[in-house]
Amino acid sequence: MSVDEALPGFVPWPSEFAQRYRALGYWTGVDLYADFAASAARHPQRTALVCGERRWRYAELARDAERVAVGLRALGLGPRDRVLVQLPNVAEFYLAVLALLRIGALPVFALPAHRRAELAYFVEHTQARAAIVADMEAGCDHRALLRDVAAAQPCLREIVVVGDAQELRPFASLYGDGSLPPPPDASEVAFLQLSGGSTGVPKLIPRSHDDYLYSVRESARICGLGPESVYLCALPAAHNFPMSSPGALGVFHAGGCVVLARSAEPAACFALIERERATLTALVPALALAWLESRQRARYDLSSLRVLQVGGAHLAEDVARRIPDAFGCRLQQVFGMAEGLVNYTRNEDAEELAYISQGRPISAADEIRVVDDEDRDVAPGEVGHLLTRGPYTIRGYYRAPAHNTQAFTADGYYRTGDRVRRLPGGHLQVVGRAKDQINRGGEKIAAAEVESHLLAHPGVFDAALVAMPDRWLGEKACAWVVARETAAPSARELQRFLRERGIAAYKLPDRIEFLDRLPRTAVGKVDKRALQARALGPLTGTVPPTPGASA
Ligand code: OOB
Repeated sequence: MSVDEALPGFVPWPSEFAQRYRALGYWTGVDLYADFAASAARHPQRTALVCGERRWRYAELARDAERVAVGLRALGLGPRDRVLVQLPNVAEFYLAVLALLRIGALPVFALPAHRRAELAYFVEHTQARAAIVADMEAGCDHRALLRDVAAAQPCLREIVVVGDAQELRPFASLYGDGSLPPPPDASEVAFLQLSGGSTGVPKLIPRSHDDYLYSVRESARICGLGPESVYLCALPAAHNFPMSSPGALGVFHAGGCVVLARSAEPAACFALIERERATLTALVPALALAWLESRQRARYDLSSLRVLQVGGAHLAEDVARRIPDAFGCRLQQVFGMAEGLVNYTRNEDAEELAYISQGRPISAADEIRVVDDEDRDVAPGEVGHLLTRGPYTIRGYYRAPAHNTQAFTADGYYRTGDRVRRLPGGHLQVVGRAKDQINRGGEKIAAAEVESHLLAHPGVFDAALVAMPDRWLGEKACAWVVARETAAPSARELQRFLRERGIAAYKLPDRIEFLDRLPRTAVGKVDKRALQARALGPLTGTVPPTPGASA
């Protein structure tokens, strides 16, 4: 693929890197659907997917995905068309994604928690032609949301609904019979994934078939997956961790079985582990803690579980040490990012490393630098900023040229925003973060994004969002607000305002505090460290608990 053939807004790897990754056998030229189809052909009779009482064998899942692909083609969708996918953990998520991959259309992954503001932005920024959503989920009518979005975004011509579609297009009507076009080229972008972000608007991550399949294949190998593996998908299926680390795609690659949990609530998941004899699952630390604390654990037979993966946010060492005994399985820490790089603690590692480190990179070709504020390498074992490039780490965000000059070095390293220490064997310890983000139980909140919503209120003169420690979630968000004297809003009013702007509930500040002015550093930037320190002290407590907050 030459650069001018690529999806506009996609920054490809320089050709000498692409050639090297191909020569080394990392990029195989196989597209993601073809990899799934090959696995289906190897294991036609094995169970591939369980969703409630519904079950698919591999042959059935491949057949249904291809029938949905025919239906999507009949809607006029084809190569490089963007399609917003916002679904809870239901089988139709994988059917939709496999079908879109098959026809070369690009899923744009939204999380179930996203609301009008986020969805409208994704549709507008990607010029999505279609959306595939649930009818109702967690009390939210996604049909109504998408109708609103479509009214403002004429590019969005098709709304496909899983469940009661009302006047919109039922997902069930997509199943068709007919021929399919040739598969996409594996060097092309396969989908757009969401970044945790640290900027005013979310950034989208273009992942190619070649690069993503490499990470999926290697993840499946590192995690020892095979046809006997049974993966409980408890995190939102669209997130990179349960999708590919090794996640559902890794399990499909290996011929194993994916069991969907509608929520990560402990008792429901324990019941599924027992019923389906799950061998592996993945959690964020906040959920691992909730699972540890659940008294329900004793009532279920969890003996099938071999590995519990924890990642997405900092896992406290003492919590890590409790996991093997509590669940009768190994702990595997996973430090990854939707931009690419994923680190795993390995089965063959000294046991201690699973408690004190966040693992080492997937690939020998993952280039890791740990640098100071001037991009100079720090001494071995010192803490610094983590920079990385490699065969499955992007070279640029989608349609974000100005931001890319900051987010990547001139020679193509991605600035992760994480502060790490590298141990002698190459394992990384994540010790903090330099990016302006709150990691609320694994859900990432870009401070600037929420600040810009707060600043849109006529009574707000200045605002800064910072992290505050939380026993369960690790971090929560505290907003410091300077109100205009004439029209000072209350904290309650600001919460209502943010909700009306249509942002996901997890982004609503857990507290809002007022100040006369924000502290500034010598160079005039808001002093977020000072605000963080202040959030540790006694607060005026002017805010009601966050409604609809989820782990
Ligand atoms: C995963 O992906 P994202 O894109 O939601 O978030 C990435 C960021 C990292 O840059 C880091 O700040 C944080 O989340 N993070 C961790 C961590 N894993 C991710 N911080 C401390 N310890 C960890 N183990 O979160 C993600 C993607 C694939 C696999 C696993 C996690």
